[in-house]
Amino acid sequence: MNSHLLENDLSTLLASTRSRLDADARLCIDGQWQATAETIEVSDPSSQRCIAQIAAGDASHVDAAVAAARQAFERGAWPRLAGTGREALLRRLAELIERDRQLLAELEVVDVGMPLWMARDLNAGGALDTLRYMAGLAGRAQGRTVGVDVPIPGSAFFGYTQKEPLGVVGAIIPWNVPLMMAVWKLAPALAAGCTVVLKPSEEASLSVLHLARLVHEAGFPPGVVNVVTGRGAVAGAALTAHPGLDKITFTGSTHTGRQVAMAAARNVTKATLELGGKSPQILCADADLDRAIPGIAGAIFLNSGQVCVAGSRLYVDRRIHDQALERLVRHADALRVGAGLAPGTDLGPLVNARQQAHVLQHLDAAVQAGAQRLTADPRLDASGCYVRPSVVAVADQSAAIVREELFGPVITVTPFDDIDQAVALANDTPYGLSACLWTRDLATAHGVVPRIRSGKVAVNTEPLPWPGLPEGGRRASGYGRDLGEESFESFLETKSVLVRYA
Ligand code: TXE
Repeated sequence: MNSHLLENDLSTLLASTRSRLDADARLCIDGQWQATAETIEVSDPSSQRCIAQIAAGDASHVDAAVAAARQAFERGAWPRLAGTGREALLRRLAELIERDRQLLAELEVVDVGMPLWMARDLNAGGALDTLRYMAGLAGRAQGRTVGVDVPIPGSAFFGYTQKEPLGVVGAIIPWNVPLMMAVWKLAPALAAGCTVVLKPSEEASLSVLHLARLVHEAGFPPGVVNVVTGRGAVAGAALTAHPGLDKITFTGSTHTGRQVAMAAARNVTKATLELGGKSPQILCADADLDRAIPGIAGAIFLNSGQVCVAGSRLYVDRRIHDQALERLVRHADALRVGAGLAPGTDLGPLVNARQQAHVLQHLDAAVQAGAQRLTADPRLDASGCYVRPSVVAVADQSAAIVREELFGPVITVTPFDDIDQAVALANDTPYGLSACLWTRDLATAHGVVPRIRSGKVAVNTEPLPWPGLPEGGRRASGYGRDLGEESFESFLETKSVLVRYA
């Protein structure tokens, strides 16, 4: 393969993207851009070359950001603005993202590694859809009236509930789809009237920093959205432990999620945790393989498997096992792996060398333990953090490659003999985030969906996100929901009002 297809050609970037890469490393508190004593290098995963610097915020920056968000919430205009006013600003922000879509997408490609089409269509597109959906909910928080019959002779009472914005929100997001993740947290919080301190991942903050610029260009009051870049163990830990938050919303690994939950519990702060997954796909004998094979591949290989709902365990009816496997392997080997900016790329590199090593080590260990890798060599002769899409036949359900989240382009395949066994295998995991079911039989579909222990089940499709459909998990995949009315509601508090009028 030509080397220019494996390394991003940065000379093709928009001038505005290049100027963002060359900009000083600063973070945004109370509408002010501030430098920090320390910075963190940003490298392009297609070459591992340093392309920018971001500010390394610490506890003092988190303190200042929470104070600004508190001031904006307690005394600023934002929570008191009519719902239509908040809706208008969220729609204005969407227009600005639309205007800068190419710039935002290019930042994401050189920071995360994803292909440009994905950065534009799914990542920026998902951010736009979510902003517009949540804008429609602003001002639509509904209470209810309640009949009250207190037995005091001659008295009369009346009760109602009202919804109020929860307050100051801390949001921590991962590196896999930063722009979309940022908007999944920001849009419902802002629609509800909350103010936010957002900490993006130190692995990928560039698009979120540009989003912060657009927030201020759109006219949001200072302090409503604050962005503190920095390391998880420093800025992230300081934010989760901060007593000034009313809610913390986190997406990331189960390991870090546990620490976030414990820190939140110490302050009795509400928490939403969207954590890891090891999501199953069930392929029934009656499925339409022409649709199912590309769909199964899409469900695992999108963004090189760095998707929380990635369908990384495939269970196939034994009657079609060999045929389906052969087609899946052919499909995987035909996918084009390359730099995100190179035209025609299906899969880019993983986000960094650590993630690449993690995935390759798991693959090697599985093969040593008796699993069979059916696809081409996962290693590419390149300086980028590449892993080729891999299909692995595994009989042993207790193998680490079947149980642990890899967050890479690797799918395990295991046969099943009947649907009860398929459901049992699908549920045999500590996680419970998502699942895919491939069948043409309505009775199978509706019979299996309630038996799968996960927050989401996609039937005959990849588990694509849609702003109206909540995303989130059970058990080791966390609790609470992003997206949907559920997410909007989670940024509101219920107040009961009791009125005596006689
Ligand atoms: O995640 P972390 P990492 C999984 C995936 C991946 C693994 C490690 O398997 O291989 O996690 O990725 C911040 N207090 N997922 O190390 O640590 C951190 O700065 C507060 C699945 O990137 O969970 C970043 O902003 N915050 C997942 C965010 O937490 C802390 C997506 C996520 O980082 C912190 C990402 C701390 N002590 C990884 N330590 C999914 N479900 O989508 C780190 N952070």
